[in-house]
Amino acid sequence: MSLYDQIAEVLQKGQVAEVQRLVKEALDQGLKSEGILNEGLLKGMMDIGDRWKRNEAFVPEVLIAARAMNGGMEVLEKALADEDVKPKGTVVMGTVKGDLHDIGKNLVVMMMKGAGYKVIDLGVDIPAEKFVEAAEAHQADVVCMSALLTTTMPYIKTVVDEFENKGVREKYAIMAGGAPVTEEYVKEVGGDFYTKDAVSAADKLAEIIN
Ligand code: B1M
Repeated sequence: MSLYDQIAEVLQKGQVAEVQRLVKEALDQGLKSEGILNEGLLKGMMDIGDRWKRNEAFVPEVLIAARAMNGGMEVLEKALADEDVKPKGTVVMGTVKGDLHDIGKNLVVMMMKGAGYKVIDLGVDIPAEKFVEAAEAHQADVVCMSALLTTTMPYIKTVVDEFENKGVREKYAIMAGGAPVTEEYVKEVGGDFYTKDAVSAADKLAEIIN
């Protein structure tokens, strides 16, 4: 079994320490971070997601797999951070209020950090006021939001409106993404940018901040 397959397998069993050990081993063997992420960690996460959809796995199993995913990403993040150092700009990032999904957000954060940006990660379930406070406190260039549920997607508008209400909307570029989010939707609710995945989100920063 390849190292990628082993990572995907132990991730689904929720074995954090073993996932981290295998990710380290893969890095030591010279495997690329991108391959470890896509073929190993994400592959395992998608497999358990599919099993959940088919009622072959249950929420606690998805949760422990998610914890193992984040553990593996910590190791990868360190490796990516070592590759680049000078901050190119500041980003405030969070998953919107009511939404606890953080794997995609963490991936976006990791790619942005890896691309050389300072990222203030607010976490999950973040109310609109917190986005504004953090953007102001850290003099951010870009405010980023993640939403994974069709029920929390409308909160992107709440956050944009909060920036308007506080009179600071023009100071920041606002970008949003997440599985149910579309470019049309982000534009419709007054945001500036949509990107579909972590790599394109990090790439987009180079266009926004210059
Ligand atoms: Co949730 N969940 N979940 N869940 N969960 C989904 C999203 C769902 C599609 C599953 C399903 O039904 N098939 C479904 C949403 C349906 C919908 O709204 N249309 C769903 C549901 C319904 C729920 C609950 C309501 C279930 C319940 O309790 N009845 C509940 C809600 C809890 C809450 O948030 N309030 C819930 C709970 C959970 C867990 C806690 C068990 C767990 C989350 C653990 C965690 O995140 N720490 C979980 C998980 C793991 C999933 C699935 C299986 C995987 C999500 C994921 O991590 N994907 C998911 C089904 C699936 O996607 N197969 C599902 C991998 C990740 C890398 O992708 O997050 O899309 P993603 O991020 C991508 C892009 O979207 C993009 O880049 C990322 C990387 O490429 N992106 C951005 C994300 N943010 C971006 C921001 C950007 C740009 C790009 O710019 C700023």
